[in-house]
Amino acid sequence: MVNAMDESASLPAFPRPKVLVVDDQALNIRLLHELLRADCDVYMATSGSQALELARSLMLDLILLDVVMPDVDGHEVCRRLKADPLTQAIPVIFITAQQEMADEVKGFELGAVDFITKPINPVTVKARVRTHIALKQQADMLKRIALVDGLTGIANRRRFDEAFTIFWRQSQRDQTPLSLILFDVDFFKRYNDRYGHQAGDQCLIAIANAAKSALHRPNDVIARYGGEEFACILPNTDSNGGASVASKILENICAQAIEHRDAPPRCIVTVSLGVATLRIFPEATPESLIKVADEQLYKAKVAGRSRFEAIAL
Ligand code: GH3
Ligand code: MG
Ligand code: MG
Repeated sequence: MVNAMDESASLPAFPRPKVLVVDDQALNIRLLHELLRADCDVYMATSGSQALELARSLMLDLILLDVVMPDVDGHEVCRRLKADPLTQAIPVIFITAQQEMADEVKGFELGAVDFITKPINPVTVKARVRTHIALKQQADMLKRIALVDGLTGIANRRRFDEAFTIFWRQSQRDQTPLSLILFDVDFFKRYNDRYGHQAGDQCLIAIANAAKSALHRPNDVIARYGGEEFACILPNTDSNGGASVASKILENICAQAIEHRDAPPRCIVTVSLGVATLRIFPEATPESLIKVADEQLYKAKVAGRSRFEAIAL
């Protein structure tokens, strides 16, 4: 698919779209594959259950779904796709030989975005596929922009708040520890004053990257919490783990040795960190864990900066 974004240097181009074609007749699949393969990566499923499996693993942009199939029919596949948070945002277009009004109504009620009737008209199919892929990719990009920090590319505060609530609940439910790290750049006002605001921004990018490489588990989240403050959520991580990540973040940032002549004695950019770990503590709230981590961060500042302080609740 040609998209206008390709011409813009400042915006990332959309990746090649992924479309799943689901039909129990191999001939129909082949037809659609021929039609779409120039513009999309086309995946194929010949049964409802196979379609559901692929949809969960492929990060699809669109599903073309036959209604009448022997095992799980198209309506049921659609119902299950829309009930699963992992697949509910994938647009579904029904492809059907039945031109019954009632079927269309049912399809839309189940969350389909469009209908194509067999025998298919190549021009119609291409146009509709193109439209729905464009809508899906724009929605994805908006979602991404809404949750990513524009300067550093890590999660923003909104994403942090969302993720923290989710991991907090999970830790309470599963009775697993949860660690939170807050950290703040040392003497950053002086850095801006001496090197300028643009250099300050570059410094924040370098700090975000250095800190990010200290996190290794797929569920760990690093976010820009405020101007020069960052936060890490470490699910299923006890106080030893929290301390070891904090120490690694500090080490990675120091290893960059970014000159900061007004931060004696080492004259490099450093951070101070506060770690709070939640074990089992019925009275704790998400806010209280943040407050405690912030208190630890303050302690680290008072104790001389470029260090971390940790506590377990
Ligand atoms: P401390 O070691 O106690 O943290 O001292 P500090 O100077 O880092 O703390 P303070 O809170 O006094 O100053 C924070 C500075 O961070 C002030 C502000 O100009 C700078 N800052 C905040 N956000 C940004 C940003 O997005 N870009 C740049 N360049 N600077 C920022
Ligand atoms: Mg600060
Ligand atoms: Mg600071």
